[in-house]
Amino acid sequence: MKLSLIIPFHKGAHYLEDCFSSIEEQNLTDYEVLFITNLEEDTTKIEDAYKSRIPLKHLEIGEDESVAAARNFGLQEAKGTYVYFLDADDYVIDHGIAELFHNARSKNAQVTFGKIESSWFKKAGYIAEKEKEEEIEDTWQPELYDHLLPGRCTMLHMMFQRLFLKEHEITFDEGLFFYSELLFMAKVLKAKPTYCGVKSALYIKRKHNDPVRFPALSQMKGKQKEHDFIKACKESIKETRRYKKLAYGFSMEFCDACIKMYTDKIHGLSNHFVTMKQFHLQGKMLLSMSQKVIKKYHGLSRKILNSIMAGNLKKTNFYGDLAIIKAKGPKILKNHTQMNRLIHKFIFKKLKMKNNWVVFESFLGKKYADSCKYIYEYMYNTYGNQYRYIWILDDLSTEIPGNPKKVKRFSLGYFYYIAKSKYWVNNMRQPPWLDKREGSIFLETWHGTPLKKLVFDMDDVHSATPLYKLDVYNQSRDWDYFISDNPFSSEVFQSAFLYEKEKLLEMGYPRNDIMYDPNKDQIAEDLKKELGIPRDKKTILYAPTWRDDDFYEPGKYKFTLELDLERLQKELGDEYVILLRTHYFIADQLDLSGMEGFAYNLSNYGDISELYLISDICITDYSSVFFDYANLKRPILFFTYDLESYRDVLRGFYIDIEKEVPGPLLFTNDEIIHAIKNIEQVKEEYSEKYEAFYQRFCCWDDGQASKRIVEKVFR
Ligand code: C2G
Repeated sequence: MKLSLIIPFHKGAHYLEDCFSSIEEQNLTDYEVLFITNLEEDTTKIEDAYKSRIPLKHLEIGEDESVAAARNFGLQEAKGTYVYFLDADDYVIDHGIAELFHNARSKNAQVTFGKIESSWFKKAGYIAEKEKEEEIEDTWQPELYDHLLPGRCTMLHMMFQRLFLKEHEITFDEGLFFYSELLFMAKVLKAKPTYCGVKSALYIKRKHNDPVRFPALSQMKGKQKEHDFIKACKESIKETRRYKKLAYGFSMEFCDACIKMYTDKIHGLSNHFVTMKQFHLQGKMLLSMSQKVIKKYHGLSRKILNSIMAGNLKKTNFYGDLAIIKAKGPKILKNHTQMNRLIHKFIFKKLKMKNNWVVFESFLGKKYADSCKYIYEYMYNTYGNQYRYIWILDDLSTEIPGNPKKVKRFSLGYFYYIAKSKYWVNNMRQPPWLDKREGSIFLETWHGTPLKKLVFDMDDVHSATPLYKLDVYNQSRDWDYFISDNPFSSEVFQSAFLYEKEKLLEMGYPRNDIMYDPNKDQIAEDLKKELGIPRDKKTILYAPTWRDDDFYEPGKYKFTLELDLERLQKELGDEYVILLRTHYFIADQLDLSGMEGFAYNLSNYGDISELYLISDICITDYSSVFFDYANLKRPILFFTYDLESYRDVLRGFYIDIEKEVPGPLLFTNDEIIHAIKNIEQVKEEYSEKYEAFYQRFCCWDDGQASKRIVEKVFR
């Protein structure tokens, strides 16, 4: 047997496809794949799929065994002349393993290693992202001793002569749950192996975008980790004591980690699960190492190390905080929001909370709209000044009945009212850095029945920050209530947000109350008049959503109007006018010159629910708009000209849009015009589907949602 690949597996079977397929791609012969699992998750399906394609050997260890134990088991079972370490959540690009193997043999090196990069994406995603990136010069040097650098101490993507490891009795310390690779590499380096680095052999270490359910060891936190780090460093320094360069490297790694611990957040200790005992252990450890290393550090870093050695936690934190202020202070002083955040944290949050103050925010302050608006209006009309109402808005001149207090998002006033108010009603997510005040109540109204996959139901995340899932998880832990509009949404919110069913308010959408208002025809008449829309014509509302991959910068999306307004005017202008309404993320302004009297741009109008009332037909695409509009039982057309790329590449859907929506999918302007001209026929054709859709998605809406919700949350 020439080669044994050792793969420990703990959790996350969805990662295995890329791992196994990259092994298959190597075209190796006479090798074995030792797949060592602790059986926490069932991997039969993927193992079965690969059994005949790669020489997979399934080995089992106990449920609580560490990765160190799994790798040792692999080493013990390995029959290959060479052994290679690969992780179950990682993959290799091109022929990375085969290249190492070839070099190991031709150069007769005891250790052969390649280059490691990291990525948040699957193999296909990594390759696609790479193609978009500009080429930068590759400065990687094939130097084994670089593996001492912090964060790089790993035996992954390394091919060892098995005899070398055996002769030097190099195994993993099973007493270490974390950081066993540090000590392993200390032993490897101490043995001064012959080595060879192969620049072109590339290994991808996957960063986990779901550290909630599938945390990588590097993403885990806790006392055990701090403990193991100290132990692994201590043992590594001991092990390499006689080799100054090595001991020095491990000592620096330890010092750097200590400093980082107190300088990455104000009051480092409380954020790092370090117990007093461990703090003292850190001190002891620093005292025991060569003081020449400590002398390499200057300024606040040195002061931090000295205070740890003196066992003075207060001083350590003080210098740590000072280092943060020194590094970030100038930036904070220049940035109003950052300053306000500090005032919020240290002053406003200490003021007395007001039990009858309610803050409302809709679409990040961009609009007075959505369920927040209807909850507010219900409260104001029912309870008047028993409550104090505060609206967060970008435009303070927005007209709101009842004259509530208006504050700009992220202004000092914003932080003041957020801190003082007991209630916060929001239809999107709050900023991830804004800690919720104890005793306050957060009502998440959300902003639509989901068609597009959300958060934990998404696989790779290309359209948001890589830690989107973790952010949303933390944010949604602060939501005391979360409104759901139908049983379907309840299911999705539980899986997409890992949200508890008990905390869902399964009461329908306040924003849909207006569609059951006995005066809705009068409201529509008045609004048409106010907006100057001709009353002798029928109206078509076109309300598309945004495209994840088409933006100027995050939060500012582009929109290209695919509707041919000139043709529409020519063909339909006698009978219809069209109301255009872009999504609130769209930064582009529609150019409707020459279309006066036919096309009306209502993108800046506050509330879309009111626009539904004045529309006879709705055209949308993948927007949750259609779930709400269906309450009116008026015809809906779907202009899905980019269906394939949107559904299959960008998002993925919860329902089968081709089968389950209450109207036709149309792909061209011809089809749109044809459908509108034959709208009675479309209605007829879709009447059954429409009814089924209505029963499934509009079943909780009856005009009373605001009342139900306010009574539950506020009374
Ligand atoms: N909206 C609007 N104008 C549009 C599109 C949407 O005013 N042209 C409003 C509607 O109230 C809609 C809401 O914004 O229900 C959400 O818009 P979507 O297009 O559905 O997209 P998104 O903001 O990504 O939210 O669970 C819902 C999803 O998260 C969708």
